[in-house]
Parts: sequence; C-alpha cells; structure tokens
Amino acid sequence: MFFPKELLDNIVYYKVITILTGAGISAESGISTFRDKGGLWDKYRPEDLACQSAFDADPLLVWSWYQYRRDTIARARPNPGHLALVKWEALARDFTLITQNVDGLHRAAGCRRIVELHGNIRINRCQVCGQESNMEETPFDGQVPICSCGGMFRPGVVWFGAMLPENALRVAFQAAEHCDLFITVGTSAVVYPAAALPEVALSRGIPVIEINPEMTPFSKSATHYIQGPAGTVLPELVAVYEKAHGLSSPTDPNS
Ligand code: BJW
Ligand code: ZN
Repeated sequence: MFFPKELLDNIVYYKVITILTGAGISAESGISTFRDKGGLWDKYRPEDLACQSAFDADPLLVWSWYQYRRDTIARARPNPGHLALVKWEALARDFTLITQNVDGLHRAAGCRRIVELHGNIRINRCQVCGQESNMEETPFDGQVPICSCGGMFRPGVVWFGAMLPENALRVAFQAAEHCDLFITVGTSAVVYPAAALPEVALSRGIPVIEINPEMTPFSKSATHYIQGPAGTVLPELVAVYEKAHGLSSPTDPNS
C-alpha cells in the first residue's frame, strides 16, 4: 500500500485521532451502502425511505426496508476495517470514533468511545409518546409494532429533516475541533451535518485523510486521499501508526 511520504514522516506526532465512518466501512461485512448500486432496494433513494413523510405515506414499506436491513445486519460480523479501529483506539492517547452507521458493528468489534450520529437500528421509538423499546420487545412481524399508548413504533434512527442527537453532535464537533489527525472513511460525504466534520478539521489546518475506493465531493479538499477499501487500508495504516509510536514517540516540536 502506498502512503504519502508527508503522512509517514509526521504520523509519529499524531496523538489525538478522530475518525468519521460511513456505510462503506461495513460493505466488506456484507451490508449494502446507501448510494452504491447492486441491492434489492436500489430503486429507492435513501431520501425516499429515510424520512418522516415516507413513513407517514407508507409505514409498511419503510418498515419492510428496515426489517430487510436488520436481517442483513444480524448476520454481519465486524471486518478487518472495524477491527483495525479497535486497535487504533488502544494505541492512541485520545481517540473518538464518530459513525453515521446504525449497524452497531463498531461496538460489536470492541470500540469503546463511539459517537452514533444517526442512531441505532436495533431501537424502536413510539412516534406519539417517545417511548423506546428494543427490536426484540416490539418486533416488526409484517405489522407495524404498536406502543402501549396506541402510537406507531418507528425505527429509532435519524431521518432526513430531523435533528441529530444533541449530545452526539456536540461531542462529534468537539472531537473535530480538538484532534490532530482526522480520518474520514467509507462515506460519500454528502449528508450533513456529518459531512461538515472533516471540513471543520481542515479549517483548523490539521491533516484530513480520506479512505474510499471511489472519489467523493470531498476528495480534492482532503490533505491525503487514499484510494482503496477500508478493510485493506485501515489495517495497514494502523500498522504504520503502531510502528511509529511503538519505537519512539518524540514530542512534536510545533506543539
Ligand atoms: C467504501 C467501501 C469500502 C464502498 N471501504 N469505502 C447542509 C447542506 C445541505 C443539506 C443539508 C444541510 N444540513 C442539513 C441538510 C439536509 C440533509 C442533508 O444532508 N441532505 C443531503 C442529502 C443534501 N440532512 C439532514 O436532514 C440531517 N438533519 C439535519 O441536518 O437536521 C437539521 C435540520 C432539520 C430540518 C431542516 C434543516 C436542517 C439528517 C440526516 C440523516 C441521514 N439519515 C440517513 C439514514 C439513517 C438511518 C438509516 O440508516 O436508515 O443516514 S440517510 C443515509 O446517508 C444514512 C447514512 O448514515 C448517511 C450517509 O451515507 P454514507 O454512510 O456516506 O453512505 P453512502 O452509501 O452514501 O456512501 C458509501 C461510501 O462508501 C461510498 O463513497 C463508497 O465509495 C464507499 N465504499 N465500499 C471504504 N470497502
Ligand atoms: Zn407511545
């Protein structure tokens, strides 16, 4: 794997690491991304299903999509990309993993400090009283699950046009404000406010690395764009980090 010389020369100085992940990191676990083609639900755009108006118009259609995804996620296991981030968390002095994914695979891999920006697919939330339950308690069995208050349960994730969880958003922006290396991996970088996080880091003049097999609207702005799948690039990058920090860890002359 080719890593830019500037990155290799400086990696020893990076101690406060913030990572932003998107659906691409789970692609190698067999979970379809939102905007790549090749799946059962291709005829729908995420904007057509992941929104309140779609649920209001056809709750069974939206629930069927989520149930299909829950079934896929239930079979999925963390891949080498997820596992590399667990290792990185153990090596770094400070490490924040921000994810847009709702699949829970970072937690399943063993990452500890995780910021879930778009919620978790295992949770159901009543649209009337806000009561939460897990998907085993109130399963979708072809009928929309109903809360004890009579309201419809919906998946407890963040849809378009809805606010992100306040605390998660605050921690995510703080992490972008305070890191000395920011990495964005497996995201098309088109959904805000998540897509603003690498821009915040860049505006502070710190390096932002993008890892993705395909270029995104952010690629040209990234300090380093590394083309390749997360499951290959991340283990190699973490090995480079481990070597640099294991052998010597000098103090950054600029800090
Ligand atoms: C690999 C790989 C491999 C493949 N290795 N990589 C500012 C500007 C413009 C618009 C807005 C703005 N602020 C708000 C908006 C509106 C909107 C928005 O951003 N719209 C854009 C589409 C233009 N944002 C919102 O509505 C957000 N809310 C909000 O801002 O509230 C305030 C507000 C309220 C009211 C009015 C105005 C403001 C909420 C966004 C919620 C997004 N929700 C979803 C669904 C979550 C639940 C669920 O999972 O069902 O989140 S949509 C979907 O997109 C999901 C994802 O988390 C998100 C991002 O997708 P991601 O992860 O990037 O996946 P893909 O498929 O797009 O990309 C995969 C990438 O992986 C590709 O690049 C591949 O190449 C790559 N890849 N294999 C590495 N092996
Ligand atoms: Zn209720």
